[in-house]
Amino acid sequence: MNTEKTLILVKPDGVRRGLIGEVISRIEAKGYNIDAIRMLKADRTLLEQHYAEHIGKGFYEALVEFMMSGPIVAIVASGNRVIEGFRSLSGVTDPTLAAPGTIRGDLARDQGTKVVQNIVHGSDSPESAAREIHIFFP
Ligand code: DAT
Ligand code: MG
Repeated sequence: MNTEKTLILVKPDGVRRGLIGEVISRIEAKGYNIDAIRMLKADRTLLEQHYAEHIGKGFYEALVEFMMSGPIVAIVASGNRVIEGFRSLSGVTDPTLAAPGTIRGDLARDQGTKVVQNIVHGSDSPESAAREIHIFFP
């Protein structure tokens, strides 16, 4: 047993569209545990930490503005290989290319905006997960 944890976010587009329950259902249906949930409105300082790797990219400011545009839901989920597993449930970044059956593939599409809006975030490595969980659940 080497139970892993990941940080999942339901982004403002997901909350606005009433998809909190849908995302949680998919996490639970896959068999992962929900360890913590928190609804919040993220501020710039928090998002600068969370998206530090993207600072300086062309879409960064639009990303921060989008993530501040409404409440988000932060979730810690756990289970063996949950980091990889939730990325697989999410589908790839671009919702047009995300496979049907995935959260992004089923529930999101290209909105023509400067930043891609794709319903969820999931940590991409154990290091990112530890860092991101600490940001949202200090
Ligand atoms: P992911 O969320 O799949 O891990 P990421 O970490 O590379 O993707 O980027 C964070 C978010 O920023 C992503 O969910 C949507 C947006 N984004 C990424 N690349 C983008 C791009 N080239 N143009 C516009 N938005 C982008
Ligand atoms: Mg990422």
